[in-house]
This record gives sequence, C-alpha cells and structure tokens, in this order.
Amino acid sequence: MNFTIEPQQQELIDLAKTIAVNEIAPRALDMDKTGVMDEELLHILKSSGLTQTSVPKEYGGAGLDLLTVALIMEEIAKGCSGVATVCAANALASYPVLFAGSDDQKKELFDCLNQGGMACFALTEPGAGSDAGAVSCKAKKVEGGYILNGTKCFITNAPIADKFVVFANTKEGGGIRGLTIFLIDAKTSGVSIGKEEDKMGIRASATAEIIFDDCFVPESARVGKEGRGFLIAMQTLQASRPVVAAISVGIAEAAIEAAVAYSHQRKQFGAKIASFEMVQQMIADMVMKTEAAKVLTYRACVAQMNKEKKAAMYSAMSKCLASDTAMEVTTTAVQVMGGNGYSRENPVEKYMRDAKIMQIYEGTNQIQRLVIANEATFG
Ligand code: COS
Repeated sequence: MNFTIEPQQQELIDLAKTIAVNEIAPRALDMDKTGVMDEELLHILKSSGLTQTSVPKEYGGAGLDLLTVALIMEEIAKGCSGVATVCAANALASYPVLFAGSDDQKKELFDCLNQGGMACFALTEPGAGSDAGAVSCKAKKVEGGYILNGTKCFITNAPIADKFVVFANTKEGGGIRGLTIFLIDAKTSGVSIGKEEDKMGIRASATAEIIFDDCFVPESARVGKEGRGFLIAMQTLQASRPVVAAISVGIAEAAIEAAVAYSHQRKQFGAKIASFEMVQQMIADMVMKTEAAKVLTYRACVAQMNKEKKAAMYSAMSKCLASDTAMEVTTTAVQVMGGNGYSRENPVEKYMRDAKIMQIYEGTNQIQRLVIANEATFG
C-alpha cells in the first residue's frame, strides 16, 4: 500500500502529536474523573485547527484527505480518546453537508467550525440504533418549511454544539425512504438539550439527548432531497468508520507504551518483568495485533479516498478489527500492570473503559460484521 502525506498535512499531524503529549495527556485523568472537557484545552484544539479537520479548502479549511484526518485522530487519541471523539464528531457532522448540502449550507457549517464552533450528528434515537432506518423523529411539511418533533439520544457534542445535523422522517409511515436531513442552529426555538449521559469511558466528550418540540425550520435547512437521508447516513458512516478505527489504534498504542514502560520498571523474583517470557508474549501479541489493525485502518482510508468498490467493506473491517484489538490490547495492558493497572492512578484502566465504546458507536461490531459478510458473500 503506497501513500504520500503532503508536507502541510504532515505539519498538522505533528502538531496533533505535540498537543496530545503536552496538553491532552496531562489533563486526561482529570477530565475522566470530572466528565467535563477542559475549557482551555478545547480552545487550544479549536485554535490549532483540530476541530476543523473536515473543512474543504474552498470553504477556508485545510482540505485534508481522510487518511490525514485518521492520522491526526490517532495522535489525539494517544492523549485521550474522549478528546479525539469530540474533534471527530465535528467531521462526522460535516459529511452529510459535504455530500448533499447546498453551497449556502456548506458556508453556514464550515464558517461556524472555522470560527471555533462545534457540530453534532443526530441520527440515533431511543428506538433507532443499529436499525438506523427506524427513526421516529417527525418532520412535518408546512408552509415555508418543516415542524420537527421527537428525541435524539447518545449524541456526541450535543451540549456544546452550535449546529445540529439532524435526521428526521418526512414520510407518514416512516421507514428509510422518508429519512431527511436538516441543518439546524442550536439556538432555534423548540430545540433543547435533554439528559446528559454519565458514561463508562470517553468521559471528556459530552453526550446528550436533543429534544425537538414543535421546532420550525425553513425549507432552506433541508440538506439534500426529502427521503435521501438514509443513503447519506450510510455514506457518512462509511467515511467516518476508519476514523473510529484510527482512534482505536491510538488507544491501543497508548496502552502498549504504558505496559512496556511498566515492564521495565517493575521487578519481581529479582528481575524486571520485561525479561519474563509470559510478559513478553503478552507484549508481542499487543504489538502484532495493533500493527495489523493500523495497516487495515490506513488501507480503509485509501479505499475510501479512491472510491474503491469495496470501500464500505474495508471501512467496516477496519472499525471492527481496530476496536476489537483496542479492547483486547487495553485489557492485556491492565494484566501486564496487575494491581497497578487496575488502579485509577494509572491510565490503562481508562484506556480499557474508553476502548469499549469503539466496539459500539458508529455501528456496533455486529453491524460491521453484517456489512462485511454481505459484501464477501453477495458483493
Ligand atoms: N453507501 C450507499 N448506500 C448504501 C450503503 C452505503 N454504504 N449501505 C446501504 N446503502 C443503501 C442500499 O444500497 C439500499 O439502497 P436501495 O434500497 O436503493 O437498494 C439502502 O441503503 C438500504 O440498505 P440495506 O437494505 O442494506 O439497509 P438495512 O436496513 O438492511 O440496514 C445496515 C443496513 C444494518 C448496515 C444499516 O442500517 C447500518 O449501518 N446500521 C448501523 C447504523 C449505525 O451505524 N448507527 C450508529 C449511530 S450513528 S453514530
């Protein structure tokens, strides 16, 4: 697999690495405890361009390709995957507008992100998770626009977002053919933030419900045609799953670094535990599996960038393998570190809790296997 990274793009990857080491990692355990993103850190991320990785050149952004976005998120995730999730959620919200939005809508969203604004992708509902077509949030056509009613849940960035990219149903009976996308300002009357989740991991990222109560939006808020929302949602998730894979790789790499450092320092039976073959076997497996996940992640980015026929399958494979690997590697890192790994004084138990969501969000790994099997069997 050949790929080149432009010097300008490499600069941003290096900047992400520096910020992860100097600004993110030192705050990660505190943010994990409080469940609140550090305000100063968010400001640093915004002013460094790390919350705007999806903005194209023609709208004042860096015009990064997917591989560069993934490499940036991998670096940020080494510092804290909750922070990477906050940055990646802006990209996730951008894709539907990039794929189907008008010039005005692109200006609205990307100007907002360029000025340090935040966005969220609001698809999931209490009754619509894996079954993304079961959205029951209604968008009723009225003169001049639509009236939205319904509740979205588990929405990353909802409490801090300025713009919501919302999936609602414009068809009477519902179903995937009625799914329609709207770009909605957070200050719109009839929109409110509901329950905020108290999560197991990625606690630096805020996750909440969004409630629409007779919320009127003008026709100009509709992104693309009525009924095209499911297709755009699938295209969006296909593009963003390799980013989840990259975040997973970042978590696994951070866990390996911590476990290896510990194995050099910890002595038992009169020797450093790094010299014991059973510990070496654990570390060998961690490194080998993470490297395999990394290669597949970059391959999925390239497949997506080249619009390859099997891009959806590569995307699903990368997300599934990398997140399963992150879960396994972080669990093994806790094992290498024993009681100290289990203590909240060390970051590996946080990595383990953070890794779990990677197997769940942006499509469970069961859904990824469904996508892979469909392509491998019938594609
Ligand atoms: N790109 C473009 N179109 C796609 C697509 C993709 N990657 N995947 C599916 N489609 C299209 C299909 O071609 C089909 O179109 P036609 O009916 O015109 O042929 C349509 O979408 C329906 O596809 P399908 O029949 O496969 O839909 P299903 O209802 O069976 O659902 C899964 C497919 C399960 C894969 C989908 O619902 C999914 O990804 N669910 C997980 C959702 C998710 O990730 N949620 C996380 C919350 S968002 S952070």
